[in-house]
Order: sequence, then structure tokens, then C-alpha cells
Amino acid sequence: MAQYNNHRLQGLDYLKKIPFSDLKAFELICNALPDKIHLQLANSSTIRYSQLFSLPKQSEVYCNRGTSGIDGSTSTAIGGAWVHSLPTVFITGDLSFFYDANALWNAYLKPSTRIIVINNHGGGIFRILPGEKDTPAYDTYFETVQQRSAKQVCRDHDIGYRKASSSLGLQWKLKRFFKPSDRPQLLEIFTPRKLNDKILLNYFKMMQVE
Ligand SMILES: Cc1ncc(C[n+]2csc(CCOP(=O)(O)OP(=O)(O)O)c2C)c(N)n1
Repeated sequence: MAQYNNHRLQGLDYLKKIPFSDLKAFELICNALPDKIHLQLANSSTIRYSQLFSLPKQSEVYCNRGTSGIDGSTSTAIGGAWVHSLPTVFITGDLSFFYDANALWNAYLKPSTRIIVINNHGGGIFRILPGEKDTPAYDTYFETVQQRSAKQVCRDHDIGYRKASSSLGLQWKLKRFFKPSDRPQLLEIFTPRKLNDKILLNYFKMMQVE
């Protein structure tokens, strides 16, 4: 137990020092989530990052991890929101979000729905897994680097849009994000593509230091 606590404290110490990144964004989001929610998590780094932090104890958490597809995460979240009594928070990566953006093209969007898109400009998971990163072939066929923003998708479907690209900015946006509104809201968080993997992999290393 003492050893576990030691590693945990090392991890917490590391989190205090890191720059804005996927890891930092997830820490801030998980700290800001309301208590009673229906939480939907997309594949693949979303679910991996979320399990590094405490989630609200009274929330119900869903992720289609078994088949690990990125193709229906938004549809599942929007469908789930319609039948669930608690407000839905859906966290997703950019590729997963754009892949299934037509899920938002329906007349049953609940105003209490909140969507958080972690836009790291591609499949961030492929930077975390071992492989030859930063080659043209890898960027194109594995990471699928892209420069889109969710803003236009929000405009198409009359969804409130806001964005953040720093720790302070994100904390500020999260303060108001879960307040009741008459339309669903989306928060797009831009993170540094080439830094995210280094920060996460270092986190695991830092916790293991004896
Ligand atoms: C339908 C389908 N196609 C391809 C994959 C392979 N795949 C797994 S994760 C992933 C990238 C996800 O990227 P993004 O949604 O941006 O999330 P991030 O990893 O950056 O958090 C891909 C393409 C998949 N799981 N399902």
C-alpha cells in the first residue's frame, strides 16, 4: 500500500508540472464533470485516458470497448442520451467524432447533451502505441493527420460551440459548460499532437521511479 501511494504521489506531482496536453485535458475534464451523469466514452485514447482519473461516483459509464470501433460512438451517445434520464456527457477524439458526425443529424438531440471533442489532429492512439511515428506513410495511413474543426458541424446542427487550447482556457470553459441550456453544447479542445504521446508515456515512467 505504501508503495502504491508513493507511485500515486509521484504521478500527481508529475501532473502538476506538465504543459497542456491530452493528459492534462483529461485531468481537468474529470475534475469538472458533474456528479450525476450518463457518461459515454469513445474509442480509443478517450477510454484509456479516462481510466487514469476518478470519475464521478454516481455516473454511469458506457464505452463500446469490446469491438473498439470508432464508427458509432457518437450515434451510441446520442441514442443513449434520448433514453437516459441523466444528462449525457460524451467524450470523443476528433477522428471518431468526424467519422460519425451524421449521428447529430436528427430531431432528437437533447438540450442537456454535452459533447467534448479532444482534437489532437488525428488518431492520437497511434502515437502512443509502438511504431515508426512521424513518417509521411505513418502520418497518412496510421495517424491520419487532419486539420478539421468541429465548429462547422455544430453550425450545421445548431449545437452551441466553444473551444479551448490551454489549461487556463479549458478550466474557464468547463466552469460554464455544464450549465443548463436550450441546445446541446460542444467543447472542442485542441491539444499538441506531437507532445501528447511523450507526456503520457513519461507519466507512466515517472510513477515507476523507485
Ligand atoms: C471503424 C473503425 N475503423 C478504424 C479503427 C481503428 N482505430 C482505432 S482508434 C483510431 C483512431 C481514433 O482517433 P480519435 O478518434 O481522434 O481518437 P484519439 O486516439 O486521438 O483519442 C482508429 C482509426 C476502429 N477502431 N474502428
